[in-house]
Amino acid sequence: MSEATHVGSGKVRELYALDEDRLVLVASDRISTFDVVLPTEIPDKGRMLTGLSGFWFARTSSLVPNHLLALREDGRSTECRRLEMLPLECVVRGYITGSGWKDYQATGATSGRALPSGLRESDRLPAPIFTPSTKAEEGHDENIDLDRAGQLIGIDRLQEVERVSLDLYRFASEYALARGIIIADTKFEFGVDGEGRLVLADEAFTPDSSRFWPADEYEPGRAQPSFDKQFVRDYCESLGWDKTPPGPELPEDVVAGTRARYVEAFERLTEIPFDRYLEDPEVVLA
Ligand code: Q0Q
Repeated sequence: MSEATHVGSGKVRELYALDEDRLVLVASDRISTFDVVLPTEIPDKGRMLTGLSGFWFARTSSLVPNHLLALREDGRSTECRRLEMLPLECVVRGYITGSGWKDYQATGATSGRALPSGLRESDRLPAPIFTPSTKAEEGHDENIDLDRAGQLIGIDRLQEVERVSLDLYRFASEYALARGIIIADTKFEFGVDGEGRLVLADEAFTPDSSRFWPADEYEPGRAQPSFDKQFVRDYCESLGWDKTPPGPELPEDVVAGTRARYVEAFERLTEIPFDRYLEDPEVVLA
């Protein structure tokens, strides 16, 4: 990207600065599993996740402003407003799983929030909960309680972030469930603009920022299959891989099956054929 300066790398995304006020976020086709980026790419994964983010940004702007300025014609990069990012991962959980389940098993709570006794793994919670964590440079983010989060961003801002995060999750999880996808939990990143307004940034309700489960296979009491990453996980585990880098190359059938799952998630949620998105990415904003 000649006209921009590279300013950041994530596991599967790159960040460039166009100028003082604008960034470009580029989603690659890389896939990570068990926190390891695999050497084999999934064709168009970056485009499908970018399209999904754009779709959700367009439908939640009445709940909170977002950083999206434009979807670029390559379908995998977005032009965004540059913000002062809050130092918090804003996680909303509708179901008890992952690190929340581990916390609950150990303490009966997660992020300092006590939960009802007797919950089974993957149970739907009585109501979605806001469970912030710190942004870890390396390794896993650390779940923190609301007092600690308030120290990081201020009580008033935290109350605003919690309210907005829960509103966003309620909207998207209900919409997705009606189309056969459980969004079990999700992670938001927010920033603040020059006028001090809270702005939703990063990505929105993608299978990389959220746990997508197939609703027709949902069965509490065990870990759930991932809508998009289960083929990859099963293959990697079938090799006896020790889950340390470098991860294994993926065979063509696993690549094709995984790509198909991303297309299915994209088309179920947006109700737009993915080929139509490739022709004109801004179709998801209509
Ligand atoms: C910002 N990131 C994420 C990242 C490396 C993505 C900083 N609108 C913004 C955004 C956004 N989105 C950011 N900073 C200022 N304004 C996003 C974590 C990091 C590659 C891709 N980091």
